[in-house]
Amino acid sequence: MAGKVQGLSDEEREHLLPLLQNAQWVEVVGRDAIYKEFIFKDFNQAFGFMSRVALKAEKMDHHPEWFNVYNKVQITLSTHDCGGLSQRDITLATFIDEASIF
Ligand code: HBI
Repeated sequence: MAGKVQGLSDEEREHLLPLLQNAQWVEVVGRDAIYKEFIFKDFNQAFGFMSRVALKAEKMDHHPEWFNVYNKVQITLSTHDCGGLSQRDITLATFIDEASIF
């Protein structure tokens, strides 16, 4: 059975969330989650990005909530197992930003 996932502590939030906000992640109103929209040159780039993220998500066993239409990808991150943000979301958000660079 998977171990219990700890949510972010107040100290972690104070330190980590501003770094993500500087990278255009925003906190979701009414939910302990972060959100970012990505716009790519075309669908091919968007899907290539999603493919890279999907492989990482599977490797982490931590998955994004996302929506794609053509060259736009909207991503929300939160950890279902703890009902809010965890270090896993920070790690995946960081990877997502790196994977979005072409
Ligand atoms: N993805 N975002 C997110 N949050 C989770 O808690 C989660 C997940 N992917 C798989 C997963 N948990 C498994 O550990 C099972 O709990 C489903």
